[in-house]
Amino acid sequence: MSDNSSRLRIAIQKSGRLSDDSIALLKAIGIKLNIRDRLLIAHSTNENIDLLRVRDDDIPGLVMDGVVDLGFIGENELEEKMLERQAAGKAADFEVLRRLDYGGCRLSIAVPTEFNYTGVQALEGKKVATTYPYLLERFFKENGVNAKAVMLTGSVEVAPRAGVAHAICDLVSTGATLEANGLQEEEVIFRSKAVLIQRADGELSDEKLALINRLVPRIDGVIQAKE
Ligand code: PRT
Ligand code: ZN
Repeated sequence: MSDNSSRLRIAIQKSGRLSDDSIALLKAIGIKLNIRDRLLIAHSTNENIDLLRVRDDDIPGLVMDGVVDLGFIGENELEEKMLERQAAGKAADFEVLRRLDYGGCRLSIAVPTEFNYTGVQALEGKKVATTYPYLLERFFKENGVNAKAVMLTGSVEVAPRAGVAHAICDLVSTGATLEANGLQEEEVIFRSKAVLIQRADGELSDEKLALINRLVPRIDGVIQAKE
């Protein structure tokens, strides 16, 4: 059996919007991977690297708990989990190694077209459905608005029509989903891209740090070549 502790562990989203681009980037920097669809772990055949393939929601915590060494994650999810852990008094340390050129989106507040939106104060006393309650509540606080974040893990865009909330706060890229649901984007509260993060608990071995220092400049090279 190989010694897992000597292999660099990288968490990536198993299946979703960040998966293909993250794997393409790893391959572009010369890491050969043997990925089998159902498996949680994938081994590199040419580097001392193992991939842990998980839901994106789990990646910030895996890095912050030092279970993995690196992770590819959207800044929206990373910031939300950081705020959640801070609120729970848990360690929330990490280092952003690179901001990447994919996964771009914005977290925005949107209201039904018939909602008379005159500015953030129009949300006073309202319910806003979201998967990102910590980011949304921080926005309310910074803007002095007394509104309530209602947590939904899916189908956020139908919440106003279902009578569950007055407005929503969700990720937007093209805007097509908002439009299809009769919603109007009013406030961008967070802009996000995928990032590569590293654990920051000081426990990385010299060998792993040397490997990371060899890989990161290659990421820069790949991103620059595309610009
Ligand atoms: O199963 P798992 O938990 O891993 O996946 P997930 O369903 O939570 O995440 P996934 O794969 O949908 O998204 C992963 C990450 O991709 C997000 O955390 C963002 O960092 C990034 N990303 C970029 C997006 C979008 N663009 C995006 N448009 N994530 C989600 N959307 C959704 C949005 O929620 C809405 O439903 O797409 C819809 C809006 O898109 P438009 O183009 O209609 O505006
Ligand atoms: Zn998720």
